[in-house]
Amino acid sequence: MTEKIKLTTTDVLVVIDVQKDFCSGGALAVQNADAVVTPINNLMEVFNNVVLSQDWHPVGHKSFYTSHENKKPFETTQMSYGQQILWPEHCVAGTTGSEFHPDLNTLKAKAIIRKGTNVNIDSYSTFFENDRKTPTGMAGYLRQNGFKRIFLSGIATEYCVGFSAIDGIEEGFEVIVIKEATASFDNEDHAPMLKLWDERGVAKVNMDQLIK
Ligand code: VGL
Ligand code: ZN
Repeated sequence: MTEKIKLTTTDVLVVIDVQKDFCSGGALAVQNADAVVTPINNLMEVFNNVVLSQDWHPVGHKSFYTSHENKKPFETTQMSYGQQILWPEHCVAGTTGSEFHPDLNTLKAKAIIRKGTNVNIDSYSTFFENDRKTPTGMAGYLRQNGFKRIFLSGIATEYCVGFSAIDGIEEGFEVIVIKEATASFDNEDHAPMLKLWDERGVAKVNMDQLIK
């Protein structure tokens, strides 16, 4: 997509998981994560509506490798809902690592949706937990406010931004990912996610295509 997009009051900027643990020095740092903060802060000036999400796990969350016997970080295990990557402990509710990046402007956020709060189920998407059934409340919030188009930003392309985009489409929204405002692990899950986005109709834009 290269044409200009005129933003309206039914557009919403959704900022996924811009938290210390995903940024440099964090427990699960994603390359270039810090670089999304300035673009996102700039986008906050352009959008009327902003929603933030936070990865927010209880101690002993089953997505942590430390919650399983004989597992190393980034190995996988079979959960009731399918395969689960086992992460280093990250974004434990209330810890320093779970806080937003200190430079992120959070003042314009109308709502903050927390996910991954169930000890037994991980949640990549900001809409549903990884069982693909349990809602986080995001879709209801967006719908009740009459929002039609979701502009996605944040961390990380392969997981939380990735599945949020897919589920946003599934929930009947138009979904547009803002390229400079997203960070990725750039691992083997990257290309398959971009392919899935194409198949499901997730659009990608540059910031300079957005006009107020
Ligand atoms: C995420 C792995 C584990 C993300 C969250 O925000 O993409 N990735 N938890
Ligand atoms: Zn997590």
